[in-house]
Amino acid sequence: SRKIVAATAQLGPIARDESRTSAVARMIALMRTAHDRGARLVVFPELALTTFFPRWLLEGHDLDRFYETEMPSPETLPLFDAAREMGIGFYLGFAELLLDGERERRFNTSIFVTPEGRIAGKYRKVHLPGHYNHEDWRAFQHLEKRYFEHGDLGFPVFEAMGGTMGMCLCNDRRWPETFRVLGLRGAELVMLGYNTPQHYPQAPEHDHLQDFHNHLSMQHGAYANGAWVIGTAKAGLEEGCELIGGSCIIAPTGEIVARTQGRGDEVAVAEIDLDRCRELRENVFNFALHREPGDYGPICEG
Ligand code: ING
Repeated sequence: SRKIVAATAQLGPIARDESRTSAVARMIALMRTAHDRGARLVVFPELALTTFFPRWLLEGHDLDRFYETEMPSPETLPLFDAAREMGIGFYLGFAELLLDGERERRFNTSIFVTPEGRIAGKYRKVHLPGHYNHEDWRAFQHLEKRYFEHGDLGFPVFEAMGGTMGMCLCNDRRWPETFRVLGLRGAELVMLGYNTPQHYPQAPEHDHLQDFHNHLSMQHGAYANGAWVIGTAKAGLEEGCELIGGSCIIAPTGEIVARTQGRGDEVAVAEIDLDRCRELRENVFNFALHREPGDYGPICEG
């Protein structure tokens, strides 16, 4: 068996003007709680260092201040130091601003940092929801298509902590292709963070289904690919916007084995055994035996 005690480290609201130092301090406190409960792996949310700023139309410094230009930075280094001191590997979501020669590039990004403090994996969000221009009819904006480029790293897997790991971000979890590509590449644990509003402006009749769709997406992704999934929310009433919680750890069988109860800063812990992926991957989802890629053509057509 390859057992790891893992934690989903959910964050409650981060205020628009809350400092990174404050957000990092909250995450270190969650990491300590997880550590005290035996955890060696911690998954933080998407855009975990700041408020979910795509809810406003911003430009110039008002926008740039929400991005990281180095990782770790002086404000985020304490999180790396605390993790290494506690022997914990962690997933962190943040807004990435990089200078590619003269060109600025902006991504909704996640990294995985090993217990030794090495960045072993990096992912840039592929499925960007929302819209590009301000739309007056909306109670709040969702300008990810304006603030981030389509991720240019695909869906990579990487080796860490004795297993094959994959990452994604928020809307990616709703697309089965995300989990299938990671599954085909052998991912045994998929880590992801999310900021998911309760209210979906184009279909308010689905608002009461957001928690159901959140778990449906991740449970199916886990089951259909025989992988563990850990999904972590930024939750609660954040700058007037209700964000769902429901952070959880899901087994390759699709069962939720641990979840948070509230919508604040909260840890939920479970021991995962990466060897359990075989229960699915050597049987019902033995890709070599049962998959029929010859019939799947439309999935890859534009
Ligand atoms: N947020 C949401 C998500 O995919 C959304 C956007 C909400 C899509 C509700 C559909 C329904 O969870 C991000 N950041 O992708």
